[in-house]
Amino acid sequence: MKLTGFELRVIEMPLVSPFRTSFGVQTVREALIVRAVTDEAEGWGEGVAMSDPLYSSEYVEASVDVITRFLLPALAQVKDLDAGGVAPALAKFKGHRMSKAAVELALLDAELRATGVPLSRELGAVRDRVDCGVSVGIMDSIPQLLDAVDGYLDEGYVRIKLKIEPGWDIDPVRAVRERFGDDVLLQVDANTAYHRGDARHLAKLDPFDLLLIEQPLDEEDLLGHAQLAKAITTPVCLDESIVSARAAADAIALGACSIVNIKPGRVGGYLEARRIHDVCVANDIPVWCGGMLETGIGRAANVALAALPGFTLPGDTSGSGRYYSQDITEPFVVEDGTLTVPTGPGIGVTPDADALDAVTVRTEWVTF
Ligand code: OSB
Ligand code: MG
Repeated sequence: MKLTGFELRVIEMPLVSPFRTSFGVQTVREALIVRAVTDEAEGWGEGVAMSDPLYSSEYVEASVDVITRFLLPALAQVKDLDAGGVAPALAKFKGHRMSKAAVELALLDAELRATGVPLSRELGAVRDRVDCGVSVGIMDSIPQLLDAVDGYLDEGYVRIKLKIEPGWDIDPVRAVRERFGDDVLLQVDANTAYHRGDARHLAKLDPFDLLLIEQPLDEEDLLGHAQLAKAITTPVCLDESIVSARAAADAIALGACSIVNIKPGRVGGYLEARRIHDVCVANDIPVWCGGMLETGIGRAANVALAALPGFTLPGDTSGSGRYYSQDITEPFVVEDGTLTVPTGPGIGVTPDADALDAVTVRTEWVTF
């Protein structure tokens, strides 16, 4: 396979409703779409960096910059480059994992399409449908939250995740438990909004039988998470802290988490994401697939990953309609609380050219 070049598009997709987390409110998803063009097939990737460096240090404009200035020029020097060679060739550049992941996925998709292999099969999937959870943002009031949760349960979502922050934690959890009962699979995500001294406060979540609390403390505070895990009964799950298979192994060894959220973008790609899955399975640590408000491109790949055997908890793999009134691929629709794993070659979906053009705000082309 011979690479012709890469197209980078910055897109802007309006969200169906504002999404508020402890780090900010989003009304539009700005994202990066990468197209790898080769003599045999085209492949698609999605960068999950957000507009501002609030979830992690990465952001969309930095992603475009580092990909065009450093990552693609380095890859252009590699003889017989394949997807497996992307991470080693880019290892000398520190960080920028979301950017690396987007490029790797585009090339991996092109390769798999050229050989007719679905991404799910390539990764080792064992299921053809995956259970879907939904991430529910911080709201202005408890009645508004209960309405939102009610709507998602009606749509069939099998797990609810509430975003929390100081001032929006115990009461919303109690209200959801009182209204919808103890059988609803319920978990919370703090996106690093708490501190080590908040252990006694977070222990007030213990009676609500939550599946997990996701990333209560700072990304770099593994020791704090290990101490918190001893002070509360709710299982601690890490998201932001898990930037690599090594970070996952370290966090597990330290007792900083008993569950891991795997996001391929955050860890530098689907191949590293699979290694994290393997590390967790070897340690009896359940994993689930996180989300970054992906379009159908990233969603297709996430659903393929979530079909691996260690993904025993429902993921933030919601239907397209939870985010966008119009996706850029065929929409993912939740049926019986599940999404179907695409079966076509590569990621198994292709963006609609007009839909993609309609949301594109900037395009760059890099010739190989
Ligand atoms: O922390 O899991 C997170 C969205 C953007 C950034 C970080 C997170 C999230 C979500 C939504 O919780 C996940 C999704 O539905 O895509
Ligand atoms: Mg999270």
